[in-house]
Amino acid sequence: MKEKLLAIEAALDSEIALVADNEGIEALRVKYLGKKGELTAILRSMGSLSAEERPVMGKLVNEVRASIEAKIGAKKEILAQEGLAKKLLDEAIDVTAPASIRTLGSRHPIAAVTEELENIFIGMGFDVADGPEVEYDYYNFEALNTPEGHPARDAQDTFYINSKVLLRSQTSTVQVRTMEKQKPPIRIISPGRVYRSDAVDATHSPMFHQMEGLVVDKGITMGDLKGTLELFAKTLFGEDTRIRFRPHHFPFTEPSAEVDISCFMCGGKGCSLCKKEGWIEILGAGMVHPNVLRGCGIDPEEYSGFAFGMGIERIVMKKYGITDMRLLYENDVRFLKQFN
Ligand code: 2U9
Repeated sequence: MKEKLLAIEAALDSEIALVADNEGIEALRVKYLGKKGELTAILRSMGSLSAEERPVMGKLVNEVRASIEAKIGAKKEILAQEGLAKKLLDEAIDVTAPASIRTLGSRHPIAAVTEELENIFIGMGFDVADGPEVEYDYYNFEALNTPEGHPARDAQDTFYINSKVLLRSQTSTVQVRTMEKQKPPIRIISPGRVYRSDAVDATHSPMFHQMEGLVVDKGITMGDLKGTLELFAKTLFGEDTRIRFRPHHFPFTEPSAEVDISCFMCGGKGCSLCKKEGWIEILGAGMVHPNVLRGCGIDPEEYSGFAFGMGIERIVMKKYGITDMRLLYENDVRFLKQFN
């Protein structure tokens, strides 16, 4: 019986060396220590031993059992260690591998300049007003002293949704809506998208951005308009900037003017940016037409106002020396990242 026990342990030794996973070691445990295992069979057969032999063999069986349990336990421990080492190797992160870089976008120059313009006027006490891009023709034309039959109403100039609804061609619509709701004093700017039926080229787009301004109060004069625009131009283009007014016509202002700034590249001497003129046209402006005030329920005998308007793309292009407007709408990051 003793030889049989030692043979069992020797058999375990050779089998355990071949085990490579947890299932294998569990199978050995059942085979050697389980209820139907070889040791249990020997224990059962001990009844046939003499009273002297029984405790001796009992002790030996227990020793062999403890030894087998220890060997199986040790093997389990080794397998766990190997499993962990393999997992660490499989899931290793190569910290020297090149990272997948997520590039950060930049602000679009139109958005950046719009914000810059807004901040200048906010600093002068203006509020920023917003309104719909799909408008009634009333707000786009009628209320702006542009009655039916006026050339500016031509379907060639504007996109009509139907005979009464269109895509706004100027943000003056927002000013009219504000005047209807709010009594003077009014000091607002209205930045936003506008639409005109223009073919695309280097300086035209059927959609572009405008910023208009409106001030209505008692005793507002053309002097207030000039002072406001001069401060605006100096803040945006530098302290040495001068402005000049040239007579013009807009249906919604009287008198009206086109406004130039002295060239910020050459200081007025003449260069490629100002096309040798020394001046750059950036604005239109004027005193709000009495018909416009009256139409919005404001008495032109009591109140007066000035208004101005500018194309944001034009300012962006002059500021950054961009000669083709289409670059602003193509969303090519190689172009856009220059303005970071
Ligand atoms: C109200 C009354 C009058 C807004 C004005 C201009 C002159 C002007 C153009 C500049 C370039 C548009 O983007 S552009 O094509 N705008 O020249 N806009 S006065 O006059 C107003 C606005 C609101 C109630």
